[in-house]
Amino acid sequence: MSAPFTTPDQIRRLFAQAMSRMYRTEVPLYGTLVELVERINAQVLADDPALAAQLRRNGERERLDEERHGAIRVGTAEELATLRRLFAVMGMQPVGYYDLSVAGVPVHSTAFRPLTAEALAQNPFRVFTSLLRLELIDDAALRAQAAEILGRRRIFTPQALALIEQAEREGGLGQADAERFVAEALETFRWHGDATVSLPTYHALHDAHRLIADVVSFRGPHINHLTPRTLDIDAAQAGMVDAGIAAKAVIEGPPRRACPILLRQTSFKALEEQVHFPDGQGGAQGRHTARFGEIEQRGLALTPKGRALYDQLLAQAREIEGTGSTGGDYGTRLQAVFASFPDDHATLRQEGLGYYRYQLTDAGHAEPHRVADLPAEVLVASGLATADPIVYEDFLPVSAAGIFQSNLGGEEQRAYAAHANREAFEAALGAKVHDEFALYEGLQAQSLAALRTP
Ligand code: OOG
Ligand code: NI
Repeated sequence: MSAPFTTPDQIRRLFAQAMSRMYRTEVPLYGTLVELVERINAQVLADDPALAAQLRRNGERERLDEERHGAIRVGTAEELATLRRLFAVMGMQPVGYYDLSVAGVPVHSTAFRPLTAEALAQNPFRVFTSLLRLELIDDAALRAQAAEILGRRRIFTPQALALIEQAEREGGLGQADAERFVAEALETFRWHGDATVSLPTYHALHDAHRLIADVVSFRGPHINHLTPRTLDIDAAQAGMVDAGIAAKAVIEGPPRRACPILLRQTSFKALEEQVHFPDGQGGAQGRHTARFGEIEQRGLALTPKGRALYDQLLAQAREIEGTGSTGGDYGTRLQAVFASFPDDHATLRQEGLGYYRYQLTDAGHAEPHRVADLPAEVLVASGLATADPIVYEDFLPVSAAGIFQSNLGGEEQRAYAAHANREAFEAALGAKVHDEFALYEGLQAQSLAALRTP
């Protein structure tokens, strides 16, 4: 008789915890961020009992202390497709397509994450995963050399590959195999202080784009940051500055609001690290910047209508005086422009700008007949139901580009003529990416249906 299966949710939790432990030893400043965020979250929850109750109602309170996202960058279609299978063992599916070439970063990306409300509440670990677009390297010889180097490396251990196949074949992993799987999977994301290319090759790749050197020169796709979720990112940003951490100048995303929307993010600059470059003799010492720390605050998931308004206002704030997100008064400009985005939940709901989760209150449960007949908005207005924001679980391309830029360690700006190529990305992935809006719509619809079947 074979051992009972663990669930994908349990494996994901083990993996997220193991990644967090590993990154803490690799980048101790990440541990400092985690502690800062824990302090701030405890304070916010103590000061705001209504928010604490809302998080509890929506399964967000338990997950908060463990909530992280990470990011990696891979070089080939085969690497990406195998990652998809590896993440699937942990219940993580590709959601969304992000084209970063428009922002001068030669990658396109997706986020692997759990899909259902239950799985997200168990552990929402997400990994922002980028695929290098070698076709954006102009120099044909360098492009061929990079492809050849990437074609030689093996980023998964044989045991990890065997366990992925076993999980696919048997429909899951037993406890002992799940633990082995997590240990083997971790190997793919570990940092390697020794490069696989010589220093001159590294420089040539680096001159094409820093990111190309980061992807091509190493044995694997080292995790480049892990991000805890805070309930007050302005306090976290101030806390970083107070602690003498080299924080990014501006917080990416929307401004501070009464009703937080989407995602706000800030980071500390990537560390400069010693790397050993082989040359067939003693090798050479060099330096590389790759790994950093980030903090995020998550808010309401927006509908396509809300998202279009967000994109329009963000573009407007960045275009004023043509200064992008630079300039000391960016925060003020952003606040001013976003004054036209409604900032109370009743209006956001009525204008169809965001997704909400409806649940009966005790009063609602006591009156099933009234509940059956009344529209959801009336139930909320009469205290028979609550409507809580469905949290945004995804990423924002303009913000991601800002995070990439501030962590490439350098001022360089590139422009690529290329445009989004979702078909090529999905062909490399070996699957279609899920549509984030459909997922939020489904969560909202599910909660509305449950109101009528108490
Ligand atoms: C990913 C940067 C994007 C985010 O949170 O938007 C990102 C990377 O640097 O590889 O992590
Ligand atoms: Ni990130």
